[in-house]
Amino acid sequence: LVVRPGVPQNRRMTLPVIPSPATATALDGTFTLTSASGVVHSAELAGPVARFVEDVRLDSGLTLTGDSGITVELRPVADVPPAGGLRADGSEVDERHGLEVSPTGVRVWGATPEAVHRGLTSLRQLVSAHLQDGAAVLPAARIVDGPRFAWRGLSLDVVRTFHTPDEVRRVIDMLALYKLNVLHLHLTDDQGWRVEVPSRPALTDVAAKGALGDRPGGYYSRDELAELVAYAAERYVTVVPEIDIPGHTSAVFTAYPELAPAELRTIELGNGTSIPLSALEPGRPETWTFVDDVLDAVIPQFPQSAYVHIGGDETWGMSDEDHVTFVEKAAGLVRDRGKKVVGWQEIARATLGSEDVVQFWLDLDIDKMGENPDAPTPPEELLPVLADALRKAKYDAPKALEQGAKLIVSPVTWLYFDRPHADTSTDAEQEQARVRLGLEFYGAASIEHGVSWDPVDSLPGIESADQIAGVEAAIWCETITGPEDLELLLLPRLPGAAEKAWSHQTDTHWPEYASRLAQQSPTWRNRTWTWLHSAEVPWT
Ligand code: TNX
Repeated sequence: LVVRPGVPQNRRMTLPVIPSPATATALDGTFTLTSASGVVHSAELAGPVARFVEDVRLDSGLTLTGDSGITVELRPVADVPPAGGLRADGSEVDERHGLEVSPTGVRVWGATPEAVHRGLTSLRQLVSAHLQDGAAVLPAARIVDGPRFAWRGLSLDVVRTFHTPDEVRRVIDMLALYKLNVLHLHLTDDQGWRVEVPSRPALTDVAAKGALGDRPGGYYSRDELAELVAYAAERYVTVVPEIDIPGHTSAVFTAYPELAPAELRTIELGNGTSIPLSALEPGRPETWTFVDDVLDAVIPQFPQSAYVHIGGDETWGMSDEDHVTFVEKAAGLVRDRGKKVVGWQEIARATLGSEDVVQFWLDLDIDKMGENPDAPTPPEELLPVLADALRKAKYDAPKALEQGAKLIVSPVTWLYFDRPHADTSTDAEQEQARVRLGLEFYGAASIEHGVSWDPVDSLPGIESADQIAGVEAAIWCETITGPEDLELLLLPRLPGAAEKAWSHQTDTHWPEYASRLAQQSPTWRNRTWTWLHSAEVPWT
């Protein structure tokens, strides 16, 4: 599907914008933005405009000090299809927008402040790409654009490695630049716990001290989380919390051993790496007092999110029956609190409602392993456990869809950023980091690979875009020791995920995409973001 309504063939153009707009029409002439330029706007648009001015300064050094040149306004856009899928904030906000550069000035419009913000985000990218001697010489053009999917996100593991609030803000900045609108925070896991629950102080006094190996632990205080959530909201990013239960709960058991199954009461923090055998037991009343306490404390800390992610993944130490019982009860507790449920694909084995969202990740076919060169290759000794898990996983997406639930598309093959980079870096120091980053197990993936698929066509069980809530990349931090490692795996992959989540143009052509990607580097340099200097991309 290629949506370029109404653009005559000879007027279609490629602009250095990621994700690629639904339509871009070339007009005649240029318009130059200088430090004497500024934005004409009404009071309702003050927020997005202030954000834009500040972002342009940080991206490119251009400080817009004047009051004309760019005009923004609230005006609906209908000539691209509305977004499919679901929004994490539970609203129906329309993000479609227009942007026109003409020889007399720049106009940006959309039905909502968020739509205008998205249009201004394209303008930010155009400014960075067309900077000459401190001014932006913009080619005249008209963009009409809107997202293909409403939920476009990144799942960030803050447990295996604790990322400071400052680092998380840098990640939010990256999401916003590429029109991604969800930060899914994976706040709990075997190695640690990262959120305050006042009625359960040992979660922060004990469990939060852990991380993978001897990495420093930590947690986000209520104030720090409030700041992060507000920082994201200013950039139209919704933070969705994940409390991963009933598996991946070793850290909980170090804090509250009485919640652990008998054989796990002496579990140690921080050592767990890959196979989680710990799980909360659904048959014990104290399990549910704990879950109640956690939900009561966590939900109010994420006011923008209409969803709570309950994990539900990899409960390999528990019976299938207990898993289902657990998921159904936990989902009910989330719904009782007025929130909607999202969980990893394994929750589809339980009875779900049509408002629930299932995050599909296991796209590996055990019977075809070894045949697909793009598919990860697991180590021999893990094969029996994985074989069992994957055999069951095959039915998850169909089961979710039969129950009327929608899927978030996060397949390991295409969207796990903790796959090693196959592209080499032109920077010798980066090469040393590159070869130790990512789970070897998954096999390396190139930047080109990251845009060589389609969320509807590439997934078993998905027949139409209506079945998809959205697209979410995931970064797990087993191999990531700090901010530089994190950024080196996020960039330059993240814009590719955004391209798949936002763009209606599904047939990504690598050389064309690579040239747009290359033009992002001046912004990244100004932002001091680390990115893989892939030899395959003609960086500017
Ligand atoms: C699977 S994806 C996990 C995580 C690991 C990740 C490594 C998922 C729901 N669970 O616990 O960190 O693989 O890629």
